Amino acid sequence: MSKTIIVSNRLPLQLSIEDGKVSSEPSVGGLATGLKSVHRDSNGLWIGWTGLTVEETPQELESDIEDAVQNQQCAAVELTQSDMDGFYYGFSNRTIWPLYHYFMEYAEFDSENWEIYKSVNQKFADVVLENLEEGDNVWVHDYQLMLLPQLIKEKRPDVSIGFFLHIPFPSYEVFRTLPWRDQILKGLLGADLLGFHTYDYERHFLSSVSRILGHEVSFNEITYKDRHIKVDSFPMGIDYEKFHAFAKANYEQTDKTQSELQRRLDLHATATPDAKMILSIDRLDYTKGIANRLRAFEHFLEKYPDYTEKVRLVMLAVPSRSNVPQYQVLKKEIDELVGRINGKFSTVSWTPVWYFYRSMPFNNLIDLYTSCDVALITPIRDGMNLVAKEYIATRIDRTGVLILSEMAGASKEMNEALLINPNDINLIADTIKEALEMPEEEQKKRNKYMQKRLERYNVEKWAGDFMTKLDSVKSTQSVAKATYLN
Ligand code: ADQ
Repeated sequence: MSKTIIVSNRLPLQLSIEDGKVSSEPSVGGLATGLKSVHRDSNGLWIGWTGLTVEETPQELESDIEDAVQNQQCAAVELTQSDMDGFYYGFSNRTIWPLYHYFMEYAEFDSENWEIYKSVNQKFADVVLENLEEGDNVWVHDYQLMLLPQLIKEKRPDVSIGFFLHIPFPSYEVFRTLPWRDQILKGLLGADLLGFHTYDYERHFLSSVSRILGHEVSFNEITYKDRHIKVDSFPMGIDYEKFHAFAKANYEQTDKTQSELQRRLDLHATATPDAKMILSIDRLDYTKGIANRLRAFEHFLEKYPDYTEKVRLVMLAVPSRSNVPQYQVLKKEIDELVGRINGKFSTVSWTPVWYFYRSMPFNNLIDLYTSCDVALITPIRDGMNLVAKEYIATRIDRTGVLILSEMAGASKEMNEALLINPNDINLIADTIKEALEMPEEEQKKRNKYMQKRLERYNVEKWAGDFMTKLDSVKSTQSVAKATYLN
């Protein structure tokens, strides 16, 4: 029976070692949920890194770890610390991540990291090739593995390969600055179907292929050697049911079962009944526009002093890539901005910014989504942004206002949100006021449309659409091959 092999940098599992025993839990992230049907139902296999480097893996537990991974229908790619430094922290996060998000000044062009990126992609390819059987499909995910499609295709031209990019693909003028632009494009063109979150990213990719490699490109097809490669947009959805159901339970919950965070949030609401809460949630990343957001909130408090003691920004920043220097600088900048705003505007009974720098369990995330009147999501660039979608999915009574950056892929599907340019501090300040004063009827009308769309185009539909398209590419190719042979 043929199967689908999913490949991503990280496996969808959490490994833990306690008292010399290994256990593994499936992870609950959006990608893992979306691909569950592809992974489990089709007897699939997921290939990736476990999260433990070779150096961190106790020798006596190696075979237990392998069993734990196999039990989750997964296979591990073994990576050393120096692989991780060059491939993940190096090329992926210091070259590709900033460049693809238009932070060109942050992009480092280091040929040693590039060599490690190539060799790690080869390590992934080796594990895929070991596990491939006739008729299998392969679905590769994201910017860490852009050479993998070609590495597989060279050895196994019979296999259908899909690739999905979770971050933006930049315009040709930006992409062309990459010294290894030809190799990256050729690597990607090993795929038979390439998927992007939005039509703009797809267009940028096609333009780079045509201008850098000179291949023939039509509306959404590339002719490369004797192959016809399809390119399309597949905006990623969320597990709408899960977020909605948890929020509903939370909405109907009695005091006894409330979390500590929820109690605090409720206390705040009771003590200051006419006060509102604005929420922001992201990984602490320079692409997410966190500093701009704080400056805009500061400007809002200056420009509209009537809101003193009447509004609070609840800001959750999840630690991320903290050994990359720009992330350390950003952390310091955010700490200072929060300190400055709180120092400047606080009163004895009010702190304008509540700042959490940590990861939170899922139920607390729901507490935040359901308790805040406004979500303020202002990335400078973002492939999609799932937080915007999750906020809307949790609004059980349909109140709540989403302020969303037009630079997030999600803005293309969420027209009813208040869309802003994240660099326009004055506009964001005015939009915060507009959001806080929006009549409930209008909030409900806007959210109704967005909820319906999110419910329909959920993450399973996203994965299903991609796989259906990959199957159709496969059958077109086999018809073409049969015709040619006749
Ligand atoms: P990210 O940049 O990580 O993803 P995002 O799309 O917002 O950004 O996804 C973050 C996810 O993490 C959300 O599902 C959210 O619920 C979860 N999360 C946030 N804070 C958390 C916390 N404290 N605890 C637990 N979970 C938390 C990349 C791209 C995006 C693209 C996605 C998917 O950068 O543009 O939308 O992949 O393709």
